[in-house]
Amino acid sequence: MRDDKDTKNSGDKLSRLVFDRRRFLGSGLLGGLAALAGGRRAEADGLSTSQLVVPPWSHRPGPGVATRAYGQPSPYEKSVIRRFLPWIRPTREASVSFTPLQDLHGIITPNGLFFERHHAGTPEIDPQQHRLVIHGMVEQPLVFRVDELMRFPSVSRIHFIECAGNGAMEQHGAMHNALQFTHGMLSCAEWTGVPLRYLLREAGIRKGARWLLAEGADAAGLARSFPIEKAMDDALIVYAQNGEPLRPEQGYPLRLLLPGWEGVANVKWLRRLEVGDRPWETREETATYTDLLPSGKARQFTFVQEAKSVITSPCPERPMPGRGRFMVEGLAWSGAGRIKAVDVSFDGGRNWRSARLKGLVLDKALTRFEIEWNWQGGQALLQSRAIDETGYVQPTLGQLRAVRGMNSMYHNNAIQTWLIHPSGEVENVQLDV
Ligand SMILES: Nc1nc2c(c(=O)[nH]1)N[C@H]1C(S)=C(S)[C@@H](COP(=O)(O)O)O[C@H]1N2
Ligand SMILES: [Mo]
Repeated sequence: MRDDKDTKNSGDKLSRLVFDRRRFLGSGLLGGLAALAGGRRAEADGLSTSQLVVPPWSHRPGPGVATRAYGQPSPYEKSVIRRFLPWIRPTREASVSFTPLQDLHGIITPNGLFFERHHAGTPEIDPQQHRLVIHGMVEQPLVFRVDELMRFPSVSRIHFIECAGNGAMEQHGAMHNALQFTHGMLSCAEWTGVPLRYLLREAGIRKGARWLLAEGADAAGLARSFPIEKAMDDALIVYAQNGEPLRPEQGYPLRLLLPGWEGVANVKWLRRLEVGDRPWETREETATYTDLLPSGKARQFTFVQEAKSVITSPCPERPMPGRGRFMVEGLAWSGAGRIKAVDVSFDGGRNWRSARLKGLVLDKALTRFEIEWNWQGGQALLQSRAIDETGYVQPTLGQLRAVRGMNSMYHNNAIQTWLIHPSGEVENVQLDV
């Protein structure tokens, strides 16, 4: 699954470079006069428009349909794949694969490229034998088969999922020279399923109930507690992803979706929901997925993935194609609601311009932005900053560290900096602000 580029990208240096912004700004590296880089002229390819060559594939019909019962991407797109970090050896006990954000367009992650994070591999579940149990502080415990759940009114919603550990390895210095590894534990799909509140109304919640426990049917028996308010708000029991049944890697046949909340709370292969009056203090909410603060106390239940953004083009895997006009593009998202605005800086955060939000701008979904840049071959420090509808502004790394200290690992939503070299290469760096 990995190609040789990964070896180069998986920097082994713990701290690549702490860049001194003042030194950079003082040297006046930006600017220069506008030059135009238009489309290539036909003559450059040895063609005149009256002599269009008929390529080999236009001479005879291609294969018919029988060879493709389930469609696959063009063989020329072989590098558009999920990747592992070579030094986090995937095992059945713990594995993660990253979405190639640098290769994608729009806001939807194709199912075969959705990032994966498994605590005990992917179980192969027979949907006929799978059951979802709702019990605990309810009037009537219920058991559902998958086909029974599908008889309920359903909704389809576009939401991202981001692992709380996305960018965790970047908290102490620029580590990976690849967008896929700095931000690729992030994907977005259209999910179809039943609002959880419909099922809880069927079961009847008893007085005093405050929390739910969700448990997966994988060998990890991964379990997380979450407050009843979320269950009654936008929580879904999903069975479909981008129009087809959930992929096994995403929790087939049933998954809990808690829109905008840290990845681990979105329990896959969901088999049990227990209603109670307090959290269960499971492994995944005590030993892991907590934020160790400077006071020495660990904060639990940081559910919401706060506003974040990243420039996806250019990025280390997508260097500048040459001087001239270029559309800088990126993704922004917030677990607290819609993206209101995205600002882009070309000088490491001193000046900001507002980017255009492109296409759909949805609640707790990836949102694409773009801004035109006329690059004259100078060094530059590209950053993006997301602002969501609550008014929350994505912090700099310095601001995040001021609150979290240096022991915090999860929930890194800091502004990302890409250093553009005059060669057009793009490097992951961190500013000391
Ligand atoms: N049952 C179960 N649910 C799980 C996990 C798991 O290992 N087992 N991993 C969690 C974590 S840590 C994350 S980030 C998301 C990842 O979802 P994905 O693999 O669909 O991207 O699923 C969560 N739900
Ligand atoms: Mo995660």
